[in-house]
Amino acid sequence: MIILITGGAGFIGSNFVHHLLREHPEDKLVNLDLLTYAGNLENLTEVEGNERYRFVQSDVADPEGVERAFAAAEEAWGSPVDAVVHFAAESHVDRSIEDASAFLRTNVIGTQVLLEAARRHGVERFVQVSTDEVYGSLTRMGAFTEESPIAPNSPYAASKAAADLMVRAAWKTHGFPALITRCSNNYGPYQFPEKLIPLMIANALEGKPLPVYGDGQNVRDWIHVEDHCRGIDLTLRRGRPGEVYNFGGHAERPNLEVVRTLLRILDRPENLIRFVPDRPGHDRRYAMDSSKSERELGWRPRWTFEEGLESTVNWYLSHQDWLERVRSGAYREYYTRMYDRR
Ligand code: NAD
Ligand code: TDX
Repeated sequence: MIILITGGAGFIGSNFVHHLLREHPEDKLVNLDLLTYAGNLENLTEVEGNERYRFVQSDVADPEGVERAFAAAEEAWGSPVDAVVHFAAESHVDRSIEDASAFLRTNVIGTQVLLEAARRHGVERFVQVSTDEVYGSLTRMGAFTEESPIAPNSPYAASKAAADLMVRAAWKTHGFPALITRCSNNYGPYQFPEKLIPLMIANALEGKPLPVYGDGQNVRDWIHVEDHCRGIDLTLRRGRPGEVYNFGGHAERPNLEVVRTLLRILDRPENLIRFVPDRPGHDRRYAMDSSKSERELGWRPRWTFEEGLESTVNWYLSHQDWLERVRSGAYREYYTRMYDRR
């Protein structure tokens, strides 16, 4: 299969590129990525020069750039793109609260531009990589199913929900073979240190305060990125067009517990924890019911949270130069602005 991946230089996308090249020796990949602050070709140094891989730097919301990515497959291997897996997005909730415009351009317009191009090129499978956040917030009980109402609360979640609805409309209106995956909070190698787990690891290593929003009792359902990548892969190969598939890690934890566990693994003191003002509109709890994916796709998470967290901490410990480079420059300005204000 020839697969066009968007956002393959980001956290989950780069893990997915490694997964596909490792698990499917017959597949070929084109990676379209704009290389925003979150896109890092250093995540992909191992695949440079691989004959089954091509990179195209482009904006997913730019129709000409998207055409270049489709053309790259023909040029490289003489065959058209068979499938699209769409990761490219602005992905950080706090940034969407500051300014949502890039979220609308990339997440909504970008998805529509990509859908139109994929339809024109007769793509046979289109996987939209979405999130549990489109379902909104839960209180103590229950878990989101694929039938749960769409009720996003942050500008990021609203932009992902809008994109999902365009994907749904492409299936309903044009019979375009699109599928949607919705996953809970990922963690693992190559995650940008603006997200909870790598931010806390990075700060703890530098002896800096660990900013916990509100009372620290917001609950997230953590999944190792490799389990997510297997879920997307199974959806691509076995999922039914027009369907939505949920993936969760069976690992609900309050944020404060996650932060304390990290400090224990790193052997750093709990007095590094700082409670800071809450995120506006902060969703209280996410939990995913993945039984449809387990039943239809034969998927199950393989990592336990404790093993996954330990292995992730070890990855960051052995990639401190990566972390240092990622944290320099533009990200430093954002960090100072965010946490000085709190
Ligand atoms: P990320 O921020 O690490 O990476 C996003 C990638 O998209 C980067 O490489 C960036 O350069 C690229 N990109 C951004 N704007 C672009 C544009 N206009 N054109 C082309 N490329 C562009 O994100 P992530 O955490 O890897 O998330 C990937 C996808 O998975 C997103 O769609 C996100 O909504 C979804 N998702 C993430 C999580 C999570 O916990 N991180 C959970 C569920 C779903
Ligand atoms: O400094 C922090 N302190 C803190 O308490 C940060 C960055 C976060 N938090 C809290 C907010 C959340 O309750 O930790 C939790 C996790 O926060 P994020 O890492 O920002 O993730 P979240 O907002 O839950 O969204 C993530 O999961 C769903 C991804 O960023 C999304 O892309 C994905 O769709």
